[in-house]
Amino acid sequence: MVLIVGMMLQALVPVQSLVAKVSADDGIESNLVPNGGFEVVVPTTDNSWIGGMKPEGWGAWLALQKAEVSVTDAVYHSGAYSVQIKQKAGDRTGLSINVPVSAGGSYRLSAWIKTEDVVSSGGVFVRTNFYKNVSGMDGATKDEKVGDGPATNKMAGTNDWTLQETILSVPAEARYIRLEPFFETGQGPYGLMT
Ligand SMILES: [Ca+2]
Repeated sequence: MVLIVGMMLQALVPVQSLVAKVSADDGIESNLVPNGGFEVVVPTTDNSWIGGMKPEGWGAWLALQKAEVSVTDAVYHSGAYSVQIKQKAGDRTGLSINVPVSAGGSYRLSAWIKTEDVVSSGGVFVRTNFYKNVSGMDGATKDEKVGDGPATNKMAGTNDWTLQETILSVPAEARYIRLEPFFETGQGPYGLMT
């Protein structure tokens, strides 16, 4: 079981101001991730999402179509909602969102992640990819990837809310970062949240 709340991407300009803002994840003016705290929840007919509700703007990718991905208001780090992923052995599950960025810019990616009894060699983390074009954005009709970005530290086992961060340096030809909170091959049992 994995809960991810508060995906935040900030331009690294004045370092002093970032330090003061890094502890929150919702309603931050400098957060470039749309709906980064999963607080805007909308109805969906996409059956990748359990319960018919999803966080606006976010996609879900289920390798085996068996994981349970849902918005929950039962456990959250800030605001009122988080996203919960449950999966069984051998499955892989990810969320995704595309964020416009400035070519050549530097950004700090922050994510709050909580895990429960995760058994996974690949772990739970946020992976990033740089794109020149993303289908459906700014008139593009196909994805054109530039390269892989860094990933946050991989988590397994049981962890209370943990802030994971990494710095991204955008390649000169990239215009978007795709952020993918990812539950790599492994399992998380079905159980009660604490
Ligand atoms: Ca939230």
